Amino acid sequence: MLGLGIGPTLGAGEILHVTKAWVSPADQVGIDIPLLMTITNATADADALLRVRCPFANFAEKHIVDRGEGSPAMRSIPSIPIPPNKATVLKPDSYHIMLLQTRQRLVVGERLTCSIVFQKAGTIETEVLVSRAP
Ligand SMILES: [Cu+2]
Repeated sequence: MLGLGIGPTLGAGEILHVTKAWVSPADQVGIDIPLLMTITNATADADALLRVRCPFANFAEKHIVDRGEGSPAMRSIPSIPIPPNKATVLKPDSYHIMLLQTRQRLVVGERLTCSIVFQKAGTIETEVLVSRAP
């Protein structure tokens, strides 16, 4: 089922949705590219994005952007926090997923599927659109 949580702890009326998942187009393979999306946590509990699996990339990392004294730098983190009762928008300059070593060209309009694993909501299969903008 697309976009709906199937985790065992998700009670009736409580739900976590993934929408507007997209990646930019790419002519080359073997590149690293951000995967962006909106995660709406309509539950009263904090969740966390633990893992991402996309068949069109070899690996996926969770990133945060650090703003210290130098220029902003991305850093890999174990999970992305998903606060309760709000929508979290993943962005290149904030929390995001970074796909590593893409396995195919990414053509505008193409629809791909990734599995996103949340600590509480479980695994959510998400459609990812190849697009130049959200
Ligand atoms: Cu990154």
